[in-house]
Amino acid sequence: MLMRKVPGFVPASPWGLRLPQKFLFLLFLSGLVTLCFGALFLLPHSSRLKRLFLAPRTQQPGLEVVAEIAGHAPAHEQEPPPNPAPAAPAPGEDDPSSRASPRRRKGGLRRTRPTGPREEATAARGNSIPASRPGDEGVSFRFDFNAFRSRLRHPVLGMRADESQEPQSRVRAQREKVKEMMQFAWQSYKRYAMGKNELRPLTKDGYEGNMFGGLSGATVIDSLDTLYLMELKEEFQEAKAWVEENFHLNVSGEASLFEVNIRYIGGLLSAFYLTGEEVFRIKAIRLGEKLLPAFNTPTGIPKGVVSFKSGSWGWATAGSSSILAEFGSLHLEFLHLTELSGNQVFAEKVRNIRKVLRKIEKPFGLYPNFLSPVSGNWVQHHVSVGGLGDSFYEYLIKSWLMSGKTDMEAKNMYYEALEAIETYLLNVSPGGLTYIAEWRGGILDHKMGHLACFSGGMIALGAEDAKEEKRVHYRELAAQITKTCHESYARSDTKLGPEAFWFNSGREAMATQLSESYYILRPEVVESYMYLWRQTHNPIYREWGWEVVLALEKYCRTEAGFSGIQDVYSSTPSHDNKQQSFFLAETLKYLYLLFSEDDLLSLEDWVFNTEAHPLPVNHSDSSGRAWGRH
Ligand code: DMJ
Repeated sequence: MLMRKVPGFVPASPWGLRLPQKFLFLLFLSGLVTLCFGALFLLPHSSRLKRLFLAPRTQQPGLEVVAEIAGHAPAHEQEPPPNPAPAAPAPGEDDPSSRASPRRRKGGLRRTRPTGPREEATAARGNSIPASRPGDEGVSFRFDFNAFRSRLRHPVLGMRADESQEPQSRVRAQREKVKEMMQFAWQSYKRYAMGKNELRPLTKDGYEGNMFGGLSGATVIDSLDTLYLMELKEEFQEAKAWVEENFHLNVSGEASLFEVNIRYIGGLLSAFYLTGEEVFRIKAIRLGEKLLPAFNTPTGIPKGVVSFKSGSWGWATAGSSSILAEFGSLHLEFLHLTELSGNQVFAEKVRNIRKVLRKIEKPFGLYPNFLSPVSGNWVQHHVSVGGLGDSFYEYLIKSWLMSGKTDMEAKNMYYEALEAIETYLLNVSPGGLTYIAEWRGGILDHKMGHLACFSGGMIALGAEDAKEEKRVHYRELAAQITKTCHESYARSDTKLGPEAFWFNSGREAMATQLSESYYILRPEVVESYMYLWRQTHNPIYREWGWEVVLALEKYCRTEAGFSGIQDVYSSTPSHDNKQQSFFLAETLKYLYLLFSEDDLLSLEDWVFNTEAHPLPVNHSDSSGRAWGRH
């Protein structure tokens, strides 16, 4: 509209004010603006407003770690998310569609009061923070748990119909016995060592060890999924409450990348996939971020030891070479960290390891156990399917399976490696026992470690996807190796196997010195029984598994938990005073599965990481997050 001048009227200002009034008004206005603007930065909960004015941070997981170590909760963790987490099944409940949140269920989840850093308090609340908020990487990401559960081919805990040839009552009683052992192991730990990494059953206390960089509760986290699948509901809730209230990540020690990954990350990931409880997902991601500095090497091959200390280079002292089994056993967990966080950084780290390994020249197609993370060259030509090498091979075949059989690279690497192992390491003893020897620059050590006994199960698992003409052969090979490992148990006084056994001079499948005669509650032999049982349903594997149960009860059970023994060839062995966390994660879990139906954690839906934590097979071809590029 056009303004006309009215004769005789002189406006003092556009708002009808005179000049001095206008000046005063402007002065007041500018004071007010300055005050308000300043207040945005002074108010305690101003983070949201700050973001209106400040440039958003870019995605840098390392910074989250620094904030955490420094005792700061990242800004995004200070506010509750708008939506609740997806409904979480309680142990024993499989049908995601009929599931109500345990928090709302009568007698269900105890509501616990988070007492740790705010990072963890918020973690327990849910995951639906809008993804666009800076600093929320991984946590704000929404994982569709119900969609994931609907893609599983079997109910997680199976149909509970016993279809085996065994008389039901016997198998059920055996299963119940293993469950009772788990309950006893857990309760002993809880009573004497709750929150420590492991229980010392003779001295009735706990110990932390030096592998976990100050993290605590390895037994709690290693036990979660075993308690869940055995439907030990009360115990599961105790473990979960401890994670919510007491599992803090603001530690600053030096940790084994491998051990933290397979036990803590693996345990948390499984607990999440089984229950949908956000606390597990968020802690897994946050802990995964703390491991990332380990990859700051010229090749991207991580060193074995990572420093959690703020500002450190990431990897610590410890030797100049990295160990094949350690850097080669990250793939499964790291892909799931990407799947659950939307953050590609985890998948990129392990894809790079794969790339280095694929390109490097392999002597006779074999993978030596030590690699320089600086030069990317092998350091020694020592090859083993036992300690130092073992789970690298396991993760190749399991990567193939976990990818929904799309990761061709892993498949090819696995079968090529197995061919080389067969050609150069496999032997049959004069007594007819098949074993995998160790290779030192072309010279064989005719021994097998207890650790190498997982290979029977691995070869059985991989047999199905081998070339047609090799399948029967691999099934037979798996059975033969498992038989040899059983012999190492059967030839001892305790019916438990030694740490290492030799095939020399008439004494086969036995240790040759006291320093190799101990048994520390290891799982590898029963692990192979479980896979062989599932593949063949030959009752011998349940018989052999039951022998182990009886021996554990007789020689390893003490008043306050299970303990390893010093000498399997003594009928009155001394105890080593350690209830290893992998006894609850693996040995008891595999025994329980051995006496259960095949659809309890079906192998069509799950792969077990090397600490026996189940991780789901990718049945979806649409996500493109973790599985996209191979
Ligand atoms: C476990 O921590 C894992 O199975 C690992 O792969 C090897 N060692 C122990 C059990 O013996």
